[in-house]
Amino acid sequence: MTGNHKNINPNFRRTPAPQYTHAEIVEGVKNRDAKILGHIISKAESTIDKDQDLVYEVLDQIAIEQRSSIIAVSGSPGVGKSTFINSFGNHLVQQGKSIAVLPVDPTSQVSKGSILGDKTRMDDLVKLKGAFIKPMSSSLSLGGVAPATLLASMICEKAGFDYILIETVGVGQSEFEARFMCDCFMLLLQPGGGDDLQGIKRGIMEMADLLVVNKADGGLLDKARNSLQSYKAALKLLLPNSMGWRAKAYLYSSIEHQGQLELFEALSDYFEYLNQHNRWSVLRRDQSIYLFEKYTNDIMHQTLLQNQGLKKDYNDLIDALQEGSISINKALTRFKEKLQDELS
Ligand SMILES: Nc1nc2c(ncn2[C@@H]2O[C@H](COP(=O)(O)OP(=O)(O)O)[C@@H](O)[C@H]2O)c(=O)[nH]1
Ligand SMILES: [Mg+2]
Repeated sequence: MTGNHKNINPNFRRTPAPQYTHAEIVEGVKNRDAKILGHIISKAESTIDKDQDLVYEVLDQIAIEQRSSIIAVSGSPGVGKSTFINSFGNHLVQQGKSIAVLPVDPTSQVSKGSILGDKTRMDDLVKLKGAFIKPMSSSLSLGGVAPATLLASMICEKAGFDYILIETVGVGQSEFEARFMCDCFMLLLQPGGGDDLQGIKRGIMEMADLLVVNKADGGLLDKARNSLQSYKAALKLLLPNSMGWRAKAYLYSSIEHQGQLELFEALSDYFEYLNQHNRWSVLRRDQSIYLFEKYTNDIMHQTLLQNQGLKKDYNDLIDALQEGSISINKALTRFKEKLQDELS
């Protein structure tokens, strides 16, 4: 691309990043000011220590007035998560609810275009007052100790949104992580033939609080109805989750906006259930322990490998494995010994 500078508009000036005082940020978050929320969430994504410190300070300075209902919208890529959030988010806003949407885009580091793609699928939502949307990059905790999505969700809760919708990446380990960042794990499913259940991992279905068979419209309606029956049958075989909740399944069409009322009711029932017997607090506490264990693991790993001697041993053992001069069990034993030496 170098040498192409003559195509660049000589009058172009990058708009300077807005500078807000600490007090302005705190006030802005409390007032759900979209610009300030976007600003502070981008600090949560930053790799600069000073930015991360600011996020933690701001979080510290605002008390939670009312818990947000945090919903993870999960499901394979292409199942319709973004379109669903656009449709159902609209419904929530029409019910007088304020919503924050955090789409986690797996490709956002590669291409800015896909962020816009997600944004355009949320065309209707973008225009609504009461809806705040901030696409998140899926790169986890580059700079900070906690992933940006978790911090963003905490900021939105301090801002007092009724609902926070996190669109997950839709594949792999990230789905499990999302489970521990939300109060309700909503799994979107594609209408399919009889083989629905093979396509989705049982593990992910077991994590779901609500199943939504999406795209129940047009030529897919019959298939969707059949899928709903198979999922309902499959759910009967699952044990209730640790909260004693049994997942339920619903039909939805994001294009025809069908199924909104039933799903809204289901969601309200779910949160009512969570509100009883202190379940919601217990869920949050259990999740914070899980997240603490997970991220302290990462922190310990990173911190230990900052030790030069240990890092060298670690790399030497990888080299030895590559050469085939050591077996995996010996390599692990040796590393454990080195670590114990280092810590004693
Ligand atoms: N027929 C139908 N198509 C849908 C529906 N929701 C999404 N789609 C289509 O499914 C494709 C993927 O949607 P998208 O929201 O980007 O899926 P995501 O990758 O899960 O976020 C797009 O072509 C949508 O138009 C629906 O309710 N009905
Ligand atoms: Mg999407």
